[in-house]
Amino acid sequence: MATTRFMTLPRHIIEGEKLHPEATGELSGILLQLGLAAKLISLEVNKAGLANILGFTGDENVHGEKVKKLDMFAHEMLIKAMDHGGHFCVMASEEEEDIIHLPPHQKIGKYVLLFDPLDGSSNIDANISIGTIFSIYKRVSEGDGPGTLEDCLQQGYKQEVAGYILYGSSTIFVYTAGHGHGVYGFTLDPAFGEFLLSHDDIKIPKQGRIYSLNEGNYFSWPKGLKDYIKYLQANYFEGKPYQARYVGSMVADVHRTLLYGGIFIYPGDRRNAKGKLRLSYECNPMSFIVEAAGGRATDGKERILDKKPEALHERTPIYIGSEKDVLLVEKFLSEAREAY
Ligand code: P6P
Repeated sequence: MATTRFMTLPRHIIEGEKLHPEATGELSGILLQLGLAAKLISLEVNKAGLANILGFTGDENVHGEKVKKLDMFAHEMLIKAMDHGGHFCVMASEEEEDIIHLPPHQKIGKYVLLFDPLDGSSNIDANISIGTIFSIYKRVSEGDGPGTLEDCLQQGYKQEVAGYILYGSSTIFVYTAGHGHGVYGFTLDPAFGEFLLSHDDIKIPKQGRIYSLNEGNYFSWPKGLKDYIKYLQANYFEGKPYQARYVGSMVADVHRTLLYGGIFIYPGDRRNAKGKLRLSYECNPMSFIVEAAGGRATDGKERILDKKPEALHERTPIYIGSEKDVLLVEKFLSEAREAY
């Protein structure tokens, strides 16, 4: 897709704001700050192998996972970039157990920011694509004081903006303001450090040839999912066999699904009924984007964006991608005679 020269991320955001007379410019300011943080994180990610930034901090995050230095760099970078614009009342990150309050002297805003600072970080040492995921809501708690956990546990359909940055063969910033607003991708031109519009109004194909999930977990899968994958392997799409593709980095796998079509799955299974991926700062933003591009995202039954989070780090199964592909796996799941 040709880059629209000089349609930079800031210009696109500001022009988008003009289309909405009611816009206060706050969301534009937030997106501009996120673009800056993305550039700084991209710089570190792209020199990780050189800057001795690899390897473990020796710390563990709230989930008992070893934390790589780059995780913490991205986490701290996002907080530093976003905690002084007066836009937010509260934040939450995969890297922190509890909600994150703004510094005491900072002006409190009306927005809420949830993020996964560096998703797929176990792939860093192998130089495999990783990503940042963000989700923005308006506060729901009363008053204009610090935000609360309630502000961070909203259903995904209430998001104002969602997006991700994929640090891959190039760095791409993708965001949407939801249904009717389109999904836009901006590729970082390192020559002059700007994100240029490279994917204008992304629409996901209604069906695709690629299925993406960790087949190492096959024997724990629900029966309906086993039947579905076997069905794909025994059939063709547009005269060609289906293809299995799995990076093991959600942002990379969903980004490919968004552009090429098909389905990404992280199911609940016999060992982990709720799967692995987090509802609030991974599945909700990615589902908001895929739905805005014309796709579908459920937990096998319920729409992801309708699920009410009960805990900050709650997990959910996710079936996300082309509408026809997600509907078909839901059919297999509902018609299976046994659970496993
Ligand atoms: P598995 C990366 O660790 C991650 O959180 C997601 O980015 C990715 O989709 C998933 O886990 C991969 O998990 O169990 O297949 O290694």
